[in-house]
Amino acid sequence: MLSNAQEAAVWKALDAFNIEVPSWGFANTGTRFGKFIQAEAATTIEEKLSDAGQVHKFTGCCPSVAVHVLWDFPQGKASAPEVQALAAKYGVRVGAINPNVFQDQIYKHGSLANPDAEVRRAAVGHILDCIEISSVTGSRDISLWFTDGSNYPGTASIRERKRLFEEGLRAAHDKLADGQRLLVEYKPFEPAFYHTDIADWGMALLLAKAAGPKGRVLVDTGHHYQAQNIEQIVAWLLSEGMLGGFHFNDRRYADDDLTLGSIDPYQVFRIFHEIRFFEWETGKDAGLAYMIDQSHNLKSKIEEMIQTAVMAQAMCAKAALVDLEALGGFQRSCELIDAEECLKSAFAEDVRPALGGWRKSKGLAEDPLAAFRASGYLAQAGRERGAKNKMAGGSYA
Ligand code: AFD
Ligand code: MN
Ligand code: MN
Repeated sequence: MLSNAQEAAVWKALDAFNIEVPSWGFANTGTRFGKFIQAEAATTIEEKLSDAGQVHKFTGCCPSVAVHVLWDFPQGKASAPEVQALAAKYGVRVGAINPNVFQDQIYKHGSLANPDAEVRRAAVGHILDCIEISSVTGSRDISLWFTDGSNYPGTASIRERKRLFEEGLRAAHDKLADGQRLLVEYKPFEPAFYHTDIADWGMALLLAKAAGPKGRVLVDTGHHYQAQNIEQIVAWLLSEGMLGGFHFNDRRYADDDLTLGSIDPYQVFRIFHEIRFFEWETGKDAGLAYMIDQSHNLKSKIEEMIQTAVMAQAMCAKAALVDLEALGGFQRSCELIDAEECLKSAFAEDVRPALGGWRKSKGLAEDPLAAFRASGYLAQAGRERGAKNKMAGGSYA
């Protein structure tokens, strides 16, 4: 049972914590081996925003939606005012803008690192269009993920491609408005299977710095080799003032986009602890973008987004219970058992009653998933969208 002081610390942390949902997480996606169609999945940006509105309505912590320009802005820049208005209609706002320079045929040999200057120009042009869209939506972040790389040794100049990325990112960076940021995401592999141009946090850090002062690194928790210490990367990037934010998910082997904390909730807690430790010691808000990047093939999409938001809140709440004063003392005096127990005891606390109380204080149901299930929204969505999903992707159970 938490003390009053502990409960107050949890509520304070929850008041300051929002996590962004991805528009692409509400549509029928799948793996390269196929999709399992859900009748109630979103088929338009309006339906995605409506579904995102449900997640925020029941959790109270998901007010913004990351968008993928190619999939969510049918007329490109011209769609921006309508998408902005639709977001407001469903009680959310547009968050990070995700350019897409990995799907068009011209990007077969890369985007910013393509040997063909025309293709590089097209990729920069698309990113600049996305920056223009962000001026309508008021988005702070342009979130960049590239599939650029190569599949066989000897087929690409790794150093030349690094230089081309510096050039392209600088061109994009120079068009950012004040207060905006260019988030550079890294991923060890997939779809490139020999080398990925931005494969780890060091490469992303160097490229974000080369882009300019508004460049930052985006840490996608699913983009790490099995043994990597992600919270150590987070601590270093915080120390450098170069951490832009997260794409949260979990993984068993690679970029599985599994639900946050479904494999290792303790790791999620340690990430939140490093952030709070930094903010406590420096007295500075890290200004991070907490975003979800999950597109599940099997789970009910809105339900797993609610599950994810609740998990994120719980890990953030537990991290708020670490006695940082005591921990610092144990660390300095190398009292290893006490330091470890100080961290683990916070993780062991059951924060669910405090989370429920916080929700109640906000006029929300204490169990957002149960409340959403009772709303009948999914059945209604299935009735409205079933035929479209059936046509789009084949039959479903
Ligand atoms: C895929 C990529 C990457 C990117 C996301 C949205 O691995 O994480 O951020 O799609 O484009 O998960
Ligand atoms: Mn991602
Ligand atoms: Mn990913």
